[in-house]
Amino acid sequence: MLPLIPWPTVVEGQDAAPLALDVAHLVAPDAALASVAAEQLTAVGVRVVTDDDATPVVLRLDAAAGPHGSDNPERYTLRVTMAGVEATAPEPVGLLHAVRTLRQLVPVPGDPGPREVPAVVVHDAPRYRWRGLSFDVVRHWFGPDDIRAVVDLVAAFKLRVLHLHLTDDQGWRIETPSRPELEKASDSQVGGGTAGFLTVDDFRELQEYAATRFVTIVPEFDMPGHINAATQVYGALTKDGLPTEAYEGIEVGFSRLWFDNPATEPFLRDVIGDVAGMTRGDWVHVGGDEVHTMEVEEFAKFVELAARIVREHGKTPIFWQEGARGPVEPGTLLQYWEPKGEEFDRFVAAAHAGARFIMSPGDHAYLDMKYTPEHELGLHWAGYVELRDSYDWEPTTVIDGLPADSVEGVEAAVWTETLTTRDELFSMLLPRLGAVAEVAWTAPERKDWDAFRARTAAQAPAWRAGGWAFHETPQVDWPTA
Ligand code: TNX
Repeated sequence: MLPLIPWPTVVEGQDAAPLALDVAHLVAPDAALASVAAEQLTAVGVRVVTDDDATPVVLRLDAAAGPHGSDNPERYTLRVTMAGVEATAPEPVGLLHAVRTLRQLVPVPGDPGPREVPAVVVHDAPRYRWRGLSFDVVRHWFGPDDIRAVVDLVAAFKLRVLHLHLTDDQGWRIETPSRPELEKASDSQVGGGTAGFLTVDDFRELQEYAATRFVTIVPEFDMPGHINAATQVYGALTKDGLPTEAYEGIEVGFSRLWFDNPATEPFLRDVIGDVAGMTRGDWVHVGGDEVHTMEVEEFAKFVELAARIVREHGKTPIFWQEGARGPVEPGTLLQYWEPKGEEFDRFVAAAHAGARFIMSPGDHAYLDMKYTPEHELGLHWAGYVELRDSYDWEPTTVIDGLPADSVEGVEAAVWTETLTTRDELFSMLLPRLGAVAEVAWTAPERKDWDAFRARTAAQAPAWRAGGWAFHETPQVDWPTA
């Protein structure tokens, strides 16, 4: 059993001597990749040197890499022999995937047993290209350091997307240059206390940090509901022209914009324009969820306008699944989250109109759900999500009748109504994020719950060494610390 998550496409165990990897001479096609690769190896106690006599760890671009016949741009091959390590891939992202696989094979210092990497050949490529985590930094404020730690976590499981939920009723968490007054709505959060926001520079630096790890940050401005932070600053956006109060509760669905209000379209144009301009990636998420007090005709006008503005800025719009109630253009991404059977026909129609689906089913992929009724942290509107629930599900069958090729990928989500510290956050993400990552990466016929449990247990020493809090669910036989 190799302690790998997500499980690769092809693993050829070699009946050969293992590699003692204490000191590595790393060779990479460029300096940026060399530096993140070195960081990965150093984290598991490998000394990285420039000395030619050290064990070679060679990363090399090579189009012939990967599973036989695969043309997946993220594919890679990793070869470990007693002489050293060779990783090949057609693109740098595949080389970093190979290094992450290697990292999971190196025992962490303090792990009992030999500091050896088994001889192995791995040929690998992901099932879906959209593999992500959605992270709410509004309900409780999590700043740049925490967000960087979350980038490291998602990247460890070879995820490519960190979706940041940046605005909601409780706060506006990013500097928005054309609307500087929004900063007034940055100091509130659930339950009070001091909160904050990302400056334009913070956001740029975070994207740079993520990009060197091949993670794209996808910003979300939630509208036309979940908008109290904005109506608290701009009374002109409300029906009676009066600003709303700051909100520190956890109810949803009460706030809204008004389509026919003359202040509305300029507001949308300013804030979407700002965030699109600040974003390196191809996507801007414009929310659309839970607008409980608006008729569908007006809601559809918002969907049309928000999508149009996003496209005018050269980005692709993403909406929560409610976006299917509006006009949907080919290529628009819809993020499924709530099992609402009566809307399945609408989703299928949207797929036939060219929409693509990101699967975040609440009962499997919402990592803010409690593990069990006794669990202290978390909510439970979508049920209890134990590790096995986050593992045992199939993205192509969650929406009855949806064509399988309309599934763009899989995203876990963590909302922070009840989460206030990094440890609390990580204890909800680990170990379940690994399960969702495997759903996104590994073909269903190669998934195996019992093997996954064992591989999860084998990651614990590395999580402990890295200071990553995790929940010791009884579904796994954890090694003693
Ligand atoms: C539903 S998911 C919401 C969020 C809450 C979350 C809590 C979604 C699109 N809307 O506003 O934070 O449930 O689990």
